[in-house]
Amino acid sequence: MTPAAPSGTLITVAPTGAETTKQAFPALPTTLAELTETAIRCESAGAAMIHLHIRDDEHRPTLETARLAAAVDAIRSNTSLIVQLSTGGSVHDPLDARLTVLDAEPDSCSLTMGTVNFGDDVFVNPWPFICDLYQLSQERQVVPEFELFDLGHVAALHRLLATYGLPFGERVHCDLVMGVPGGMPGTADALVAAVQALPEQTTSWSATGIGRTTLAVAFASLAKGGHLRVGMEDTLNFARGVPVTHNVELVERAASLAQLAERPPMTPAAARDLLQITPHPSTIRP
Ligand code: KMH
Ligand code: ZN
Repeated sequence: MTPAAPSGTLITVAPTGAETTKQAFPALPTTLAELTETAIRCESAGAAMIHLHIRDDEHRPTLETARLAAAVDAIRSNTSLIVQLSTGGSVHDPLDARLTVLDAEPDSCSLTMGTVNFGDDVFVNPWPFICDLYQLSQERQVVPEFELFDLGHVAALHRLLATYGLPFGERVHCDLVMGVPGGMPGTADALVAAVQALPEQTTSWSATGIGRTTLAVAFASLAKGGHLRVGMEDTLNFARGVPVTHNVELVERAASLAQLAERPPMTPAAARDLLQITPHPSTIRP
């Protein structure tokens, strides 16, 4: 069973990721200043949540807690966006370092529901690690977003909820990550199969299509009652031969699609209500 079609669209921007190098793509936001500027513009264009990976001074992916905390703080101070930190990191990050991401006190964290081939690499998510991360998110009161790269990950989510119960906040929000070489394809057929298999506890879901699959997945997601994730983590070309020059281009396009579907972009406040994420105490002004 899947949730009833919502009246608005939650747009998540994933601006950076861990795979693309700054050298290959100078428009990729990797510094704190670039990330903050990106967040501000993407919020104005209709994003309500940001999925963050951060980089070090050499623009390499890092999970350093102080840097993660600084990024969370900068986005919170300058926008109302829900701040979701990636616990996936890069394919080279050790599992124990990925658990420390929650020390940076994000609103939300990604939680990938299984191992998947990832191009020539392997994105490793063994079951015991999934269980540890999930229980840590419950303890730390961080709302997880379940990342589903394959139908087997959907099955693993059934198992997780049956074993450990509902997440903090009691909302089950999933994100279908489609079109990764090694995962499920970025097609409408695959999306429908995955959505039909979601656990009945699911309260909302979004989808993102990697690379050229971005539009097919976005159209299918809106048609099926899903939300949208877009950004340069997933898509570097706006159209064939046209590189993205700023994440805001992808958010603006997602917002246009959402408007066309008569499900306009949700505000961060509406998205917080959907996901049961209260504003962080540091952002509440007297
Ligand atoms: N960078 C990928 C290996 C997540 O953010 O949780 C994993 C990823 C998923 O991006
Ligand atoms: Zn990510």
